Order: sequence, then C-alpha cells, then structure tokens
Amino acid sequence: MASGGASLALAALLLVSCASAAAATKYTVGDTTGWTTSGDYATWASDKKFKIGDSLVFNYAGGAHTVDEVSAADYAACSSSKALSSDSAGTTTVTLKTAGKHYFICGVAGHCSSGMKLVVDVAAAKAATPSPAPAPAVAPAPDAADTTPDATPATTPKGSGGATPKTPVTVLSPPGKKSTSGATGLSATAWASLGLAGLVAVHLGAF
Ligand SMILES: [Cu+2]
Repeated sequence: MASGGASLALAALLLVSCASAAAATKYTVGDTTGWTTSGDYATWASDKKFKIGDSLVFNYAGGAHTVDEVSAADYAACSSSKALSSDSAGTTTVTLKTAGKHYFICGVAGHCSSGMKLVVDVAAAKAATPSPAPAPAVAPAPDAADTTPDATPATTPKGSGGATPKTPVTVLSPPGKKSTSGATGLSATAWASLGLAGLVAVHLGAF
C-alpha cells in the first residue's frame, strides 16, 4: 500500500520533470554564424519565443570574445564594467531562469558597438500552470487511501497479537512453530512418542 503510493508519487514527479525537460529549448545564438562581430542578433532573436528553462549557447573562439550579461542601461551603453556574469571560455551556455528581458554583450572593446549584443525577452511560464494542476489532483487521492488502511491494521494486530499467544501457549509454542515450518510429520510423531512415553510412565508407575 505505502510502496504503491510512493511509486505513484514518483511516477507523477517523473511525468512533471519529463514534461518540463521536453519543453526546454536550446538555442544556438546566431546559429552557424555563432557569436561574432558579423552577427545580427536582433534579427536572429526576432522570430523566437524564449521561455523559462530555455538555454542560449554562444559559440565563439575562446578568449576572442566574452559573453557578459548586463543591465538594460549597460546594454544600451555597451558597458560591461558592471556585468552580472561574464564568460570567455569559447562556448557559453546560459540558462534563462527568469522571465523578462535578458541582455548580453561582448565585453571586448568595440565589439558591442559593432553588433555583438543580444536581448532576449523571456515569457512568463505559461506551461507551468497546467502541469502542477493535475499533479496534486492525482497525488492526494492515493495518499489518503493509503494512510487510512495502513494505520488501522498496523496498530490492531500489534496490541492483541502480541499479548494473547504469550500467556496460554507457553508450553505448546515450540511444537506449534515446528509444524508451521513444514515438519508436520515429525512433530506429530514426536507428540505420539511423548504420549507413548507418558503412557509407559503411567503404566510403570501403576505397576
Ligand atoms: Cu567580441
């Protein structure tokens, strides 16, 4: 019962995580052109709908350029002195974690002003609203059904089962255990010989 509920919850979790993973898109900035001074990133971004969880992959020659995320004002001024983040490794992947506009520029002198600047507008997560809605509807139903039957049988046998057999069956318990383990014939013969021995004893005592 409990394991059934747990696996259901796991399945629900997997469904949710798979759905969000499948929905995320990886965008290669500038496509085959990559992140260079000859790119036109306004045009590149114009036909794309970015959402939370999507990622941007900047491809460029390592050390030749940087990918700096900056404020709107610094984007307009082509200033990366107060960059929110900066990378120059050659391949920079940025995951878009928040809605709204994200601004990226190249920090190398002259590159931003010659076009190495990108703004993406990340939409507020619309897909997030339908996915959490079915998850709670499924999860509470098996959970509630689980806790009620689990709690009742667990407590009842413990109290009565533990106390009752102890007192009356003190002597009888060893042969009883043997018979349940499969040695029914042996214990029967054991009891029969015990009975015989008893009979013999009685006879011996009588005579
Ligand atoms: Cu550059």
